Amino acid sequence: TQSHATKEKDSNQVLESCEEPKMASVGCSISLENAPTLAFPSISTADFHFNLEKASDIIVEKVEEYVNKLGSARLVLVDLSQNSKILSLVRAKAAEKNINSKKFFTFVGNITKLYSEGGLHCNVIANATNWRLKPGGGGVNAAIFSAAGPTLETATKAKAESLSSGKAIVVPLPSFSPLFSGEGVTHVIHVLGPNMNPQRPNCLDNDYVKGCKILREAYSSLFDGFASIVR
Ligand code: AR6
Repeated sequence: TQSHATKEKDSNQVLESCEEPKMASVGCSISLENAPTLAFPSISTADFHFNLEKASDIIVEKVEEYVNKLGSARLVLVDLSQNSKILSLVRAKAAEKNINSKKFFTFVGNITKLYSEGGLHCNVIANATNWRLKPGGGGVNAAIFSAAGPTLETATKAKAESLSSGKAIVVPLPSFSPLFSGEGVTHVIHVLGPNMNPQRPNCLDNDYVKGCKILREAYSSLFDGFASIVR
């Protein structure tokens, strides 16, 4: 709709070069702003203490690998603050690699309020979860479970009781979830990243060989999960 388009255009999208296109690429008649869109947080880089330089390399590498396989679908890395270190690292590295800025960009905002507060429509959001797939614990996990309401825990339980690191699980949201009705989010994809925080379970004790391998797997599982919804 017009109001949606205006909202999204005026929003605080970070990539300067990312003006919302009116049309998708030649031969495709759907508008990109209504294209299937996955918003995802930087997995493991806050509570799980994963190194930001290494994580940003992996995000850009994985985005580059997947972005053109996803048709008109978009990938959006989200963080809460304009000063987000991970967003600036990823922006710089994505620009170096000439990644299509219409299909991948960064966005500052609360991942649970991207449409209502940012005017950005994302039908799928990713969650950096814990191995028990439980609400709470702080960070983006607490925010998403709280915004989605208790139905997310039930819908998640119906799919799995736990998650191993490097894996992702796609959970369809019931239409009565406030995240669905208010924000247009139809699916949450829970992702468990590698943990470098000694205060959290399964700490990798600074083993970045393992850690990077698991983080790569985590993004592959996430983007494969998104691809399975888009298809
Ligand atoms: N909207 C957008 N981005 C957010 C939001 C939000 N509402 N909240 C946090 N971020 P983290 P992890 C960003 O710590 O490191 C939980 O307790 C944040 O700035 O949520 O994978 C779970 O239960 C950062 O860039 O996830 C796990 O136990 C990114 O999201 C553990 O934390 C990820 O930060 C997972 O730790």
